[in-house]
Amino acid sequence: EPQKSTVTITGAAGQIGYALLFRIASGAMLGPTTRVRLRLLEIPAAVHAAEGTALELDDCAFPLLDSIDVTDRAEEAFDGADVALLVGARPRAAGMERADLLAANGSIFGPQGRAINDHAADDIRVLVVGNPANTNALIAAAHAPDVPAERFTAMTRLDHNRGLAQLAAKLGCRTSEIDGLTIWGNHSATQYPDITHATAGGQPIASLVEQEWVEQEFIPRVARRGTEIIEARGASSAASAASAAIDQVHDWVLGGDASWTSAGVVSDGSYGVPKGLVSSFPVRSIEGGWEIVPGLEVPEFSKVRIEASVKELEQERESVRTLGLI
Ligand code: NAX
Repeated sequence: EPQKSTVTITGAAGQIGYALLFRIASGAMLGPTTRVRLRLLEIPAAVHAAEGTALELDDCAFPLLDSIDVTDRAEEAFDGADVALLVGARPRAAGMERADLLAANGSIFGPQGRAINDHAADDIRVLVVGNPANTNALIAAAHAPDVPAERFTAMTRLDHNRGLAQLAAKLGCRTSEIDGLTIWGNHSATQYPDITHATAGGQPIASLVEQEWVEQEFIPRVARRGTEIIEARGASSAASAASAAIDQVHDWVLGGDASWTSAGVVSDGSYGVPKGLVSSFPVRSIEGGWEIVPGLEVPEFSKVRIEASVKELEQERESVRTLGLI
């Protein structure tokens, strides 16, 4: 008897959704033996477009794809969901204040958290992609008191994968030879891509590259890669974001190859990150749950960078508290 999984994708008619759905339906996310039921959630104005994507999904004749439902009702979309990818979010419009952006997203992620609480499977896994991803995950989790907080995560896997690619290019090796990279903090320009414990083919990367390259090129390039992509493509990252979401859920459910990866998870106070903040950490998937890798040495160079990004997360949390969103 094959396994079946219900996967809910919000913002399914958007550009990430279009890059994501076909790979999920092909089995890239949950493996070659798990059948997938897709539930696509969109705003009313985009339901028709999502239905168009559903027609194309039909036309792929994917053997693992059981069904596709399209809806604008969160209760329906999350009913029995095993995995939820929260991609749909409110982008920052010209002239929009930061508080307006947080408020607009609060009105999306609060009700979706509530719908997950009331309708999703008990062991739901939630990955928030829509920005500001960490704080949107915090808001959703706050509205789902019956779901363990560790079931809510924010995506920093794209940042992690960007770091792997930069290191592999610099060292002339394969991304699969690199291990021990960490993205810390917020999925924003303050994030800290950390090579302290990273190795390439078993050799410490810190001994293979100049510290100046790390500070002047690697860290800023990874942290600002989103902007570089927008400038080159004329649109924000889509296929790479979808690919990272696939990687993240794949490893969460099935386990990964590397010693660890990076994900935004609810802090348990590790590494001085205040409890309850959704911050990126080195994490590994143990028996289907993320564990923050314990006991890593954090040199001063890293400490100040982690603290700076965490400070930004605290400010975001303070803002959404003030707005009454959590
Ligand atoms: P698009 O604008 O192409 O698509 C977003 C879709 O979400 C639209 O179809 C819209 O109708 C839908 N939507 C809006 N509100 C909704 C709601 N309440 N319920 C359901 N659907 C809703 O954006 P896209 O390029 O796909 O990006 C989606 C989000 O991912 C953005 O917030 C973006 O900033 C974020 N990103 C996050 C990344 C990460 O690493 N965490 C990287 C890529 C991306 O920038």
